[in-house]
Amino acid sequence: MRARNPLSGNGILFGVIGVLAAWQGAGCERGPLELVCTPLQPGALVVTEVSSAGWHWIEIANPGASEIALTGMQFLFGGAGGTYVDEFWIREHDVSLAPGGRYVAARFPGSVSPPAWADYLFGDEFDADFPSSGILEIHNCDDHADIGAINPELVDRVQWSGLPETGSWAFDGGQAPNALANDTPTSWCQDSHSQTLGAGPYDTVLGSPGEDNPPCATP
Ligand SMILES: [Ca+2]
Repeated sequence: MRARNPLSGNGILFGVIGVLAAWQGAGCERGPLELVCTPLQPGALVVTEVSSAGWHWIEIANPGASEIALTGMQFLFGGAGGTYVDEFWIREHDVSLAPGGRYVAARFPGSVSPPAWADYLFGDEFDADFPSSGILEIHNCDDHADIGAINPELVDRVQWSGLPETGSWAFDGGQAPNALANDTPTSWCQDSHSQTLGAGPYDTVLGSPGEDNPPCATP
């Protein structure tokens, strides 16, 4: 029996290997569509921005040279002490991130017209506020561990102390996105510059969702 993760809420079922079971047996009974899950190496995705001011959203980057499949990836939030806060998964099929690209997931419900800057909305499954001081972990599509667990397959993990009340907490745009470099608290800074990225009601935003981060000011 293949391990299955708890993602079946919308009928999507993720398998660890292969695209299987399109049809079962001679009776032509249609089985569940299972998706390819190719586990990522640690550091294959990098958390580059977190904002809880106004709307809650995160930005991740693909620092590598290959397109990365995001379907089934788990984003797990914890408090500063490692207590569980909330989590969401990328539940859409065929979601991927190009080399050098950035991807933004925002806590809007699926019923709203999505902001131009948001690639994925997770508000229907994530009720919590981001912790002011806390942890965000990205887990592989076949790896769903507890927050703070020792996990060699963890794709990236960042920790912060005190999210800004205005704008976002952004990894230094003077550095290339990197999952080791973003462990250094001093490589992050507040980004509260305003920009309008679309014509919708949520499209004027503070920070740089989906765009390169500005360099942190030199102290
Ligand atoms: Ca950004």
